[in-house]
Amino acid sequence: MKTMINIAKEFAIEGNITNIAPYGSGHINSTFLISTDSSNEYILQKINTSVFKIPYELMENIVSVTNYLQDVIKRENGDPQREVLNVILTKDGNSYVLHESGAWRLLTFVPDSTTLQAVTCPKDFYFAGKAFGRFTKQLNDYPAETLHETIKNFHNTPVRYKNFEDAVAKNASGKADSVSDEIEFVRARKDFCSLFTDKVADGTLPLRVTHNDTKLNNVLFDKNTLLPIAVIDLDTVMPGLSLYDFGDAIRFGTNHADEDEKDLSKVWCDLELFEAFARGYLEECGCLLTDEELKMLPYAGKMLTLECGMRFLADHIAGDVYFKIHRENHNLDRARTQFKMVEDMEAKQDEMIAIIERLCKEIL
Ligand code: ADP
Ligand code: GN1
Ligand code: MG
Repeated sequence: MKTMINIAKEFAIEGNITNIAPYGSGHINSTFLISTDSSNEYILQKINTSVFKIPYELMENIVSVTNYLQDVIKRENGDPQREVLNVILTKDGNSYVLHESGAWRLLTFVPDSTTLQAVTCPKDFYFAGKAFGRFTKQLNDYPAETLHETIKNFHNTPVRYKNFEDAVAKNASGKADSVSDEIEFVRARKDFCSLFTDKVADGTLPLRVTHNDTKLNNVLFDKNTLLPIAVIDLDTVMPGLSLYDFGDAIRFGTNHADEDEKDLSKVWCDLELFEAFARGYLEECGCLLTDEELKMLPYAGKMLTLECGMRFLADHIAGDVYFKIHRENHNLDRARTQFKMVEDMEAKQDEMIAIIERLCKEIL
């Protein structure tokens, strides 16, 4: 606590700190809410530097993208204090503090905002689609090649598959034999993994500035109106595919159950939610997408869900070295929900194709 107070004091905050409390439910960084005796609250975050190895580059991306978005939002007559993250610099003008405990950054807490861990009705997810679609649209002219790749090959699914096979071969936890069904589930889908990367290699799919971690809880909603305010959690903003953002949102948000639900009968892909998100997303950025991107949208949920499942399973087999866990076999439970979602998406593939075709005719 004393350490955190001292770290927070290095930033140019208003008022005296009255409380610091853990906040959020992320698997990688650690987040704290700082209350003060001024009217401002702050979000203090410890960046996981074994995942984000070069915090300087990470923060350079975030400062540059948020400055750019503030200008775009001003031009759109929006509120740049509210509709995009605001990074607070240290009293020396740096974007983070390097301490023996790690790299720390501070953001202004957006007042009267909330996040959702699961959708309560299709409208929430429609608005999440609008928020991420708007983010893509606002960054359409940002020079993607100037961004650092904060995690190399982050959504390169064939590379993720190879890492998964390496983890199985190494079997650091000794648990590989006990999860042979799950391992076979992934292996049966090996060929599917390269569907998007092959199209990047031959120039059919374009690289854009993408968010790459489009979970529903990375959209801030207004507490009172429940309208979307801003997209947050910008650590993985990098050049990527629109399909990564669309797919990861579908992975997390079309499942009514928790990502680590043990009762798999509660885990399935809700097509009404799929349609709601797709509608919001296409309304905002559909006209920027190429025919090939639109054609691939129905497969994006499955790709990102399979990828995430194999990452969880690989981490379980490797001995839980990447994602934070809070109980035994936590990463295995997470992997199983992802695989259940993949199976359900496979059964619903034709319906997803029909929904996207219909929405494209209606909206574009
Ligand atoms: P993680 O990597 O742990 O998901 P996030 O940046 O998403 O980290 O922050 C965790 C949670 O903290 C978010 O889901 C949101 O509830 C809250 N949060 C983060 N930044 C802000 C902000 N600027 N204003 C209000 N709430 C925020
Ligand atoms: C991690 O930190 P968080 O919870 O927003 C992970 C994402 C996964 C997600 C699964 C940098 O995101 O890629 O999709 O967990 N982030 C990183 O919930 O690996
Ligand atoms: Mg988050």
